Amino acid sequence: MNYSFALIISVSLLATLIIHCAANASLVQDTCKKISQKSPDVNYDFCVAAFESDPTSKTASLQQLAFISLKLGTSNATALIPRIKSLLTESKFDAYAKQCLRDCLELYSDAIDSLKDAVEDFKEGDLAKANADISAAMDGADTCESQFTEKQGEVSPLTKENGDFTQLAAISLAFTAKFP
Ligand SMILES: *[C@@H]1O[C@H](CO)[C@@H](O)[C@H](O)[C@H]1NC(C)=O
Ligand SMILES: CC(=O)N[C@H]1CO[C@H](CO)[C@@H](O)[C@@H]1O
Repeated sequence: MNYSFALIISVSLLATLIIHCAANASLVQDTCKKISQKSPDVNYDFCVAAFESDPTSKTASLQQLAFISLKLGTSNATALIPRIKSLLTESKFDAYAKQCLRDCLELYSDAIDSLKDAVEDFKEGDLAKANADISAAMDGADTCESQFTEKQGEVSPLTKENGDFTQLAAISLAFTAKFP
């Protein structure tokens, strides 16, 4: 096989690959665009970056993206448990903040269960129940954040984490509508 022939083959293989991947990259982008337009909680770049953190998104169908988003939310909440436990050992927090942190721990444990339930709901095609379960998980993050603000002078040490989790859950929530 001569060199230029091999080159043409490689170039066309590469082109096919690029077109193929581009098609799926655009499913993530399209989906994130629609979700960020509909949901004020979701930032487009955050959405794309979140899906791209899971390599299986590249080849995923729309339905699979819903499951991937739930997986991202679950692993995010799971990683928060040891993070909150470690905050609880820090002496800089007063009794009120520690009680908030203990509540957050429980709220996130419940949120993990709710997202696991949502996976089953999607599998059963029960979008209304998926919506309720994901909303419950989001409410948990909201409660975790807002209780710190209920006492003057308190600063939530989990603002970014609560915000990230809320966005991931809001992405999952979008799949419970008859869209995308
Ligand atoms: C949660 O998800 C966000 C967005 O994907 C990421 O930036 C963050 O590091 C994750 N947090 C944890 C604790 O895994
Ligand atoms: C390369 C690849 O896996 N392509 C996937 C792109 O997304 C569609 C669904 O929209 C899948 O069916 C393809 O397998």
